[in-house]
Amino acid sequence: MKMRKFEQQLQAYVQHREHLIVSVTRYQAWLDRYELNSVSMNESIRTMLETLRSDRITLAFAAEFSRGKTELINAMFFAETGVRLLPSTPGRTTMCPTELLYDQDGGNYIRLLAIESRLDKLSLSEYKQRSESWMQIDLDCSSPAQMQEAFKELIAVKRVSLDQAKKLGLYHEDLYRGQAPDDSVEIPCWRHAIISFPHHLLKEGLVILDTPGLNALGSEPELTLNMLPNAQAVLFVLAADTGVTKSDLDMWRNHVRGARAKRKSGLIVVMNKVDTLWDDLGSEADIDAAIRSQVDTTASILNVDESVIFPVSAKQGLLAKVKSDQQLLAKSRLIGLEEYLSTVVLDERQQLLVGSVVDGIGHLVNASWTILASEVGDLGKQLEEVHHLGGENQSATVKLMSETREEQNRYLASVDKFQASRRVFSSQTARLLEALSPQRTDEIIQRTKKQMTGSLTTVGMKRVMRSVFDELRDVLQEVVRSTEETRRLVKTIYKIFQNEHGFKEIKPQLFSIRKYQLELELLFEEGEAFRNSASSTLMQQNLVVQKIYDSIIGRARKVMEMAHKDAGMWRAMALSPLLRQIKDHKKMIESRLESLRKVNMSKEHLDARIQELEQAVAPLRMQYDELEEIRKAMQMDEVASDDMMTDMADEERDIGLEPLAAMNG
Ligand SMILES: Nc1nc2c(ncn2[C@@H]2O[C@H](COP(=O)(O)OP(=O)(O)OP(=O)(O)O)[C@@H](O)[C@H]2O)c(=O)[nH]1
Ligand SMILES: [Mg+2]
Repeated sequence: MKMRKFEQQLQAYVQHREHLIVSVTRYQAWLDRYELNSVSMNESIRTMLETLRSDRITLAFAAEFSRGKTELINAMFFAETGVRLLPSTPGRTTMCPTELLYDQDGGNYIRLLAIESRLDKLSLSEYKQRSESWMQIDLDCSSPAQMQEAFKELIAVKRVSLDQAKKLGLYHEDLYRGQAPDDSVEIPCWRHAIISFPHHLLKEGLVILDTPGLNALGSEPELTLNMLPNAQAVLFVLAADTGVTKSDLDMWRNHVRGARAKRKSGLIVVMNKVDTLWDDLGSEADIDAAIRSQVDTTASILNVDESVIFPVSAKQGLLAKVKSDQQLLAKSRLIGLEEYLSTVVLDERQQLLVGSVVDGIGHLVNASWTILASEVGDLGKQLEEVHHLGGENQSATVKLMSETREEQNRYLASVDKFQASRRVFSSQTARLLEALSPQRTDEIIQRTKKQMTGSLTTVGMKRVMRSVFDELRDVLQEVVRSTEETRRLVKTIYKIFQNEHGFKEIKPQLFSIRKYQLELELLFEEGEAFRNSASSTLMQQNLVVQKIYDSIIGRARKVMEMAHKDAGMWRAMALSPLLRQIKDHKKMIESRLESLRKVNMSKEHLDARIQELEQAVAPLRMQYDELEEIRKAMQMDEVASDDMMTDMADEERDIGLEPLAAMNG
């Protein structure tokens, strides 16, 4: 019952996400209704909806063995079952990384992937796509006892020969603390487990990742390279009775902190088992002081802020919840951690979600909105003008007419220049797309790998990784200059029409290589950090090293693919809002000339024209109001998008306007 807070917050978050999905869908319907969409706009919206719909909140628990990760999960999320749902015992317990989630299509199960799958080329995420490769046990959700029994598979081990363990990359000298193992060693039966059942939090999209201590992070690269970095929060668990040991620190430095290099927030340190400090100390104040001093020490050793360290007792918290003992629950301090997760972590996630909508389709919505606003404004102005001219003499109208014709000519000349710049844009971006093409990336990867075949040593593979990254870096660097040029071209084209023909300002969608360069660097660093940390552990083994590099290179390939896809979208859409404004403006000038002609003809013609214009305004206003509502629902104004940020940075660099002609040359 004390989970209310997190539960409520999660529900609010889910509602908010639904709300965003509805508003994006409404925007799409709005575009359809007024025939304002295009293939690339639909693609952007589709991607956006997919992102929103597949959104999950993952909380990952990482630590050395026996720190109480599993007990903490039981206490925080599953106390209401009244039992210790996931197995947690002294010593090494959880044997394989376990994901708890709700799979709408799959129902209630525990799926287990055999440890031998490590010998295969397939990655964990590829295995996840093949349910037939997993052993499945169905769960009876009405019986916590049956579930508890089924979950015992999570701790299953078996004996295999030393050779086999080595082959699997699971033999590790430290495990045997100097003693030579027998001919056979104990290894986990399973490589990974996925548990699905309709728990209310899981149904809302919460995913909990429990990891085994003891090198699991080191021997399963996808955990450190993929799952921890992508989790909304990582809870690193320490135990108050042991303090920060050397192996805690190794894990923290090598796997946890590195995995969160990209995202500093959402890294939480839990100092578990504070109940071990309860017994010996008399007063509450003494206990408090002892806990505070532990927190202080931990903060300085790990180099984190005290505010992200949570001293708790998972065991007593679970007990308190099961027995509804409020006093004990307060003493376990679990609530503080839960509140932090619900406010800070979920709030941040909500901000990120809105931010992603703004980044993903903000420019589209804003462009639609600006264009409509100016259409409504232009018509209004025209109406006013026509009313006003009704009382004027003919010569004034004639003068206005000739002025408008002149403006029309000037405008047409600008449109000609626009067409020329558009051709430049088109050929510049074609070159950009070619440079970033997946074929080119693959060619680099294949060629480098081939050069290195035969040297499947750790060093050899490291060289492969370095060369691949060097070449990919070069590709990106090569297009930086041309991309900047093209960005300037786009902005200049927009500005020309804003300055010379009074177009309402639309911030054009811009594309920058920096984002992908940064991604690539972080990825490279991750790989290096992983390799360094691996030197003393299982990682010496080629099989695992090769997997790491395959996984890192695979992700680098994805970064390049994303750059290519984004550049393609940019090419398709960067000039579309302006194109629409240009057409609108042309129509507007023609309509004005038409109005002026009518003014000159007769009072009846003039009245008919006024009526025509009035009739045209009403549906536009309606369109505008609808869009305004959608825009508000998306909270467009509340978050500054990345695009706008890069745009601002660019603005500072720009020195005035370059004439279109110069850009054409
Ligand atoms: N005193 C005390 N013991 C705890 C607490 N939390 C967990 N334990 C005990 O510590 C032992 C290990 O707990 P687990 O939850 O299995 O630890 P783990 O981090 O999941 O360990 P692995 O699965 O082996 O990685 C168990 O015997 C728990 O009962 C706590 O808050 N206080
Ligand atoms: Mg465990």
